Amino acid sequence: MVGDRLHGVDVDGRSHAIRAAVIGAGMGGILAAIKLRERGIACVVFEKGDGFGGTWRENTYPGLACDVSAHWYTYSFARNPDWKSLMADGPDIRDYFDRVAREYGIDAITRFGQEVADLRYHDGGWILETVQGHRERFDVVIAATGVLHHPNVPRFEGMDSFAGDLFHSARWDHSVALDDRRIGVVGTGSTAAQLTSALVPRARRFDLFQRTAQWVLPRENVPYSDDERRRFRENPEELEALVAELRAKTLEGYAAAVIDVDSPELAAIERLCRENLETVRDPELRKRLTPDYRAACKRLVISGTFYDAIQQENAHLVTAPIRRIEPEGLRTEDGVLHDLDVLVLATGFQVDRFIRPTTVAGRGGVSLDDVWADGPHAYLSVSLPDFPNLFLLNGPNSPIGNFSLVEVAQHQIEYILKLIEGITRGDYAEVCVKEEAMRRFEDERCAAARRTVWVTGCDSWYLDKRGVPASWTFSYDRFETEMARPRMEDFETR
Ligand code: N01
Repeated sequence: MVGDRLHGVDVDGRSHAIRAAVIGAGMGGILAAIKLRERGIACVVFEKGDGFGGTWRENTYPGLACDVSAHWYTYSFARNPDWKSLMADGPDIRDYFDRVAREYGIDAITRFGQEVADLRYHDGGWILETVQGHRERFDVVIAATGVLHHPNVPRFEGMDSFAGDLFHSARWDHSVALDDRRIGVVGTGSTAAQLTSALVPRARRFDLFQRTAQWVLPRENVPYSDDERRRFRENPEELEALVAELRAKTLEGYAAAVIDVDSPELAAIERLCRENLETVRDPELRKRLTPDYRAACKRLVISGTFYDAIQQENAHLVTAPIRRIEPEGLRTEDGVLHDLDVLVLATGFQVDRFIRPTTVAGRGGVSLDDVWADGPHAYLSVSLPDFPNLFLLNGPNSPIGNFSLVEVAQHQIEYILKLIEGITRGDYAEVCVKEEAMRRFEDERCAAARRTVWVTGCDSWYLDKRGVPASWTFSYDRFETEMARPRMEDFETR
């Protein structure tokens, strides 16, 4: 009987006590827990690490910052009048998420050091097991496990022979000295650009190993004055007006540009990037820094300091391909050995590993690994057929790029809560998207991808192994409209 599945409460139109598990205590997991509790739903957060913050806990590299404006990259219900500047530093962002989590009592319901190993749908509920041996049943699971989570570590020949210190940017070794040393960074994404700006002033010699040049959109990180911060504290409407302005600027420009390669917005972004590139004085260096694909095809690097840093005397842009790593340093295909004390791999993340390595078995034992054999997908990024009452936050094909993922997650959690409320109201005990709706959505998403800038001839982490962008390929307006309320005809309920 259905009532058994809901801890002995019948589906009878009365309110039903259910319990939810949230996986991950980063920005999305904290949000999910706050919102579930607001609706009176008991929940437990499982976090494999030892603290809150997700990506902001794991990434601690010098220069770490968020290139989305800080006031927009903030929960709408917990604004922070005290952000120091337009874009915030990583440690301040981590402190913010930690503070909000504690203020909302999420620390009391979070089990740190518990890594979810297995999720199994059985008899109308999810059996969750952790690597550490904990086993518990939940009615609902929200996976907030993050997108940029598993470091991509290329296997260069001779890597183990390096006599210096070598690590990935997301696994920073703070015991390693940086000042006055010879530092190499592999990669030219957003991480490498921030590292370059932070490390060039400290290194004796800095080598940036570039495989592909990046478009760089300039943005000055303007500090907020004490007076502005006081006004934001005393006058929340002024702060909301600022958030609205920052948000509108990005959405009007970037959101329109990425889904229409002929848009004036993309042309404007390209113009700004080209003008920025013109600030590089040496024509030879400028040429080597010039991408051969359209701006925003890869994620735009946003930096007001990168070009200045790479033009410093101790900084060297290396464009010869990497041959191998040797005890003394890195040898490129032109035969040159670049002597190094420290080598950082700013080589990005394996983005197709959503939730995994957790094994997930849905209704009838359907394995998520099998369902996602060709790459992760989910209806509107939140639900999957055969995986009832399992919801994803910032899941596959969410809006990504230069958006506020905080706002994206807030839209998604409200949508997910509407589905969960059907359970607590007693309308149904299980809900997941219908197979047909999943397929229709995915077909439409892939068709829309053809007009996006992400398929205009560059390689990037946005593209899945079929070459289809693993992101939201429609307008941001459509995302907001879709998230306003679930179309229940697309869902199967029992
Ligand atoms: O990683 P990336 P990232 N040999 O995948 C190169 C977010 N983020 O950590 O372009 C040589 O973008 C690779 O070269 P190529 C943001 O969403 C946000 O920088 O593939 N090079 C590329 O240059 C961002 O997009 C902030 O030819 C190799 C680089 O490594 C995402 O994180 C800050 C290589 C990887 O670039 C990932 O950024 C930082 C190899 N074998 C990051 N393998 C904010 O401010 C890879 N590369 C919000």
